[in-house]
Amino acid sequence: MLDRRRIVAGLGTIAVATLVPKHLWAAAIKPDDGSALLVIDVQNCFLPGGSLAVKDGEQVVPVINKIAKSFANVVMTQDWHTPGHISFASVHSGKKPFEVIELAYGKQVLWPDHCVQGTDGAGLSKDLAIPQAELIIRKGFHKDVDSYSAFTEADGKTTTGLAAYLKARNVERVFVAGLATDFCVAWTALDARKAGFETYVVEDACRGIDTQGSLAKAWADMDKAGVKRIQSADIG
Ligand code: VGL
Ligand code: ZN
Repeated sequence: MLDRRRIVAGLGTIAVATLVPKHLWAAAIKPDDGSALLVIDVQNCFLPGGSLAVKDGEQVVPVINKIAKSFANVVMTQDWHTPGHISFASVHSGKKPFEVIELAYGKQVLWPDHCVQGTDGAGLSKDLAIPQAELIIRKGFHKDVDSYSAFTEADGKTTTGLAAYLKARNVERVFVAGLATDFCVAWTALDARKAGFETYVVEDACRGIDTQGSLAKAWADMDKAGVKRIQSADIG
């Protein structure tokens, strides 16, 4: 039987839950020394005016700057393609951006030329304000292999070295933010799970491309893999 104290305590919780906005009472997630923020591809090409602009992509920048203040460990990534990269529609005759083709390593969505090494489009947003970021991982620099994930290239085996780096520094938890939710963010989060990290995606610190149902599929895949979907207000 429920004793009176437990009933009173229970009623208290209900009262708090009803009256206080969720972000004020939800157990805040406090990043510690074993946590790292992975800031994915916040680059000019994916921002307004860029060659592969993600809708509302610029809105992630202030959110990422804010949550980054809670992290001692921040890693950024930079999509960094060769000219004529295999993921560019322009190198496949008769193909247009967003069409899907079959390559040696599987399906590949074709993109407008973007994030070519050394170009302004490949630069990180000048509005990012994360001076403590300790590592920038470049990816997608092998001409014949794409790399959405910050951990493993699209062939499923070539590593970027990020998992080993994080493990060497005793990181156990990663928080993923940036662009685009359904490609580089999702593939990074899925690989983080495969590498054994507790993995959070900060939804309002990401924006998606959403081509051919990719955004819903990405969230379903992440959910199945045990990726935790949180909001920036949950951190702090
Ligand atoms: C990305 C498409 C192509 C991304 C990179 O950062 O999500 N998407 N290259
Ligand atoms: Zn790319």
